[in-house]
Amino acid sequence: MKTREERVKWFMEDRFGLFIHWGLYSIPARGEWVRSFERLSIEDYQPFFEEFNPDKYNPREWAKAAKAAGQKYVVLTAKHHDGFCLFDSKLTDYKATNTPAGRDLIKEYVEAFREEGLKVGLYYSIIDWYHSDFPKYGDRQHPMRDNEEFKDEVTDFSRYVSYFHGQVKELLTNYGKIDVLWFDFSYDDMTGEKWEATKLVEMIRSIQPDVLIDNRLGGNIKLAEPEVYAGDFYSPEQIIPVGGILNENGEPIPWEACITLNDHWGYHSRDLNYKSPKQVVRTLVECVSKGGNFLLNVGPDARGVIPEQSLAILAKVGKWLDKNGDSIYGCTASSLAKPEWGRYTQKGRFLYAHVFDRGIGPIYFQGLKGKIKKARLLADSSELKVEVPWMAEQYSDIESGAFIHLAGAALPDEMDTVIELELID
Ligand code: FHN
Repeated sequence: MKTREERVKWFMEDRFGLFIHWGLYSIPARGEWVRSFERLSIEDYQPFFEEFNPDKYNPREWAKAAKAAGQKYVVLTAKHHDGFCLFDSKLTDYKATNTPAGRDLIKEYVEAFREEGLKVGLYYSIIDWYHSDFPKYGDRQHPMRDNEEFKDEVTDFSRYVSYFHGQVKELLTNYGKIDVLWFDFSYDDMTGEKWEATKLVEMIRSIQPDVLIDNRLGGNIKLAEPEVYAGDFYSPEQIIPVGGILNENGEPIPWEACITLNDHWGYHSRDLNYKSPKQVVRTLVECVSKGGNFLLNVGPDARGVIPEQSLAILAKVGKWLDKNGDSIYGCTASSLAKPEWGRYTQKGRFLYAHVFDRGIGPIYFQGLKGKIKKARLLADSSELKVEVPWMAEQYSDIESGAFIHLAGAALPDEMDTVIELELID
């Protein structure tokens, strides 16, 4: 079996993925936690099951949009906390094939995205607010957590664990090669062996040994010898780590920041607080500059359509990546300190200067005097001269720094102007 380092190789090169949260909650259109926030019972939520019919669902369109956005892998919610399965599970009737949709939405999804050349991942919620054996009363977030009706309910948690393991087995057996299994999430004592996580991961590895697993089954991925279920990558959410993520030996570990485009994972019809294409590009650069990945989320509506605002942002990000992708894919952190004007990413002897702030005068590269073989504006490969301009003659750090003159007061690309520096070996 491959080591974690061997398993994550493609992941560390692809860098940019699409997260998709989609399910029954797209109908109430108030986000995927609507059952918990509004204490909706299964009965309250049932009309959405009886109504779910995404007539405009066309995963090929989703896949084309992701590919054009420069995203190399995708993760779709096969089952979220509400317990509704987008796939034709034989272990439950609470699934898309039993709704007016009448189709296996996961089967169509994996086929469409593979057709477009993306790697495919499945998000699977280990929390299940539908399953009768999942704890309700007194739980931290179950929709029925303070409903006295469930106070003395007797459940068999091991029956839930068998169900959960069985569904993971279905997903890894019936849908071809799965590249990422994104479990979500452990909490309080609901973690690790509570899920029988060692047995689960042994089963996973016996079916698809190369699939990547996130770190949300529990355990501590930062240990020098992490638990077998501690995962292949660390999964910060709605935040970018200050630096890279290191284990207790100070060794970098793979990580992926998952971020919403507006403020919700699942479709929310009134949430128009979208991030700009510039914020998305600069977040992607920040992740890669710290040795991490960026999983950017969209929430399709009840008809299966990704909101036009999301599509417009993805398209603009893709145009930037068309020209500057060499500074992202296959890149990682540089050993150089973060410069004042932006960030560095690096791929072997190629150092990429992501200039966010034009400033005044030449762009200054601390410590790179005599180390740059040539410099090019990445977007059009136009030559940039590495020289000490007259106004820098008296500059305090002329001894170790290098300077590149950029014409004009504005940056060629105000989202992020990338200078490719080929370093002298
Ligand atoms: O509760 C979920 C939430 O709905 C969403 O799926 C995010 C995405 O990572 N994870 C959990 C919150 O941490």
